[in-house]
Amino acid sequence: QVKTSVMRLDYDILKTRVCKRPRTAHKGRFGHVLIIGGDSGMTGAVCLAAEAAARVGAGKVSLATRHAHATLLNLTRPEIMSHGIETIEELEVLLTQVDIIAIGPGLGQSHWAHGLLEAIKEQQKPIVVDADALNLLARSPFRLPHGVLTPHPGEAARLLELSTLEVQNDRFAAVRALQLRFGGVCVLKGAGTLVATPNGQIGICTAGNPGMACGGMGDVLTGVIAGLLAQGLSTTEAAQLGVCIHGKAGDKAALEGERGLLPSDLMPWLRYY
Ligand code: NPW
Ligand code: AMP
Ligand code: MG
Repeated sequence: QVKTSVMRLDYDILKTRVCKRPRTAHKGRFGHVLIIGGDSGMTGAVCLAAEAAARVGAGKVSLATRHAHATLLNLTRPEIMSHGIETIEELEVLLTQVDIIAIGPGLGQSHWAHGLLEAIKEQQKPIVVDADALNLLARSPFRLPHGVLTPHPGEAARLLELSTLEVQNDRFAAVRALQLRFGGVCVLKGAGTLVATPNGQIGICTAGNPGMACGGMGDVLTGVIAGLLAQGLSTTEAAQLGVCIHGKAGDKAALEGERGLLPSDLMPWLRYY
């Protein structure tokens, strides 16, 4: 039985985990992230996650999405390599080329989505699991020892078979229960984001603001954590620093007003850490 302790996440210490770049640095040293998702109507979600991964410093970022969306995304964000994936075989080729996987933003819950989640189940690489990948996980649970799970309270409720109200009434118990059930690192999003780690600690991040309550904001966090993992941080470090960078970027962007804040407004601030 691991004893639970609670601590405030210390941004100044956490950010020292990302090394200063040597003069001879090249992109191969900062990891290759693959973001999987973006079903019909939700291409924006993978686009936001991919851009965020690149903005925190990943060496390369690729996307696996619907064939019909790949060309559009290549034009929208030319830095990102977008691949149309319809079969598991196509995904498996990509998986051999990347270091970090993030699955879920805009993934939907179709047969296509289910197949992609099944394909990454046995991967030993660090993996961020968010959004619809969490909804699929709630339907067919499996453990993710190399994972960072990033549910909002609604997704956490589905994973724990509780109501959203029950999760919110005891957020500490909920995030601990998620970590015990799924392994890896679990983030419970919302005002006062919590990060539960396998050593029994729960970290609290107080950065962030109500302006961040808008669609796409969590997709940015997924990319931030994946981009930090790509630079060699552990799942614990990437989740803890990631929620701080995301919240602080939200606070910087909100200086111009909370209402109407957009997830893409965070992008320029993700570089300042
Ligand atoms: P309630 O109503 O309180 O019971 P869903 P989604 C709860 C993609 N997106 N505190 C709340 O439940 C995502 O990536 C694409 C308390 C709420 O009604 C996903 O793949 C975008 N409760 C997919 O859409 C931009 C909270 O959860 C319910 C809470 C569906 O994801 C948008 C909603 O959650 C979106 O990101 C909180 N802080 N936060 C794009 N541009 O392409 C949430 N809840 O039903 O899981 O839907 O989060 O929109
Ligand atoms: P999602 O619901 O997946 O789009 O994620 C929303 C993101 O915005 C999470 O990182 C939340 O922690 C953050 N967020 C939403 N509302 C607030 C709030 N009132 N205060 C602080 N952060 C918030
Ligand atoms: Mg989300």
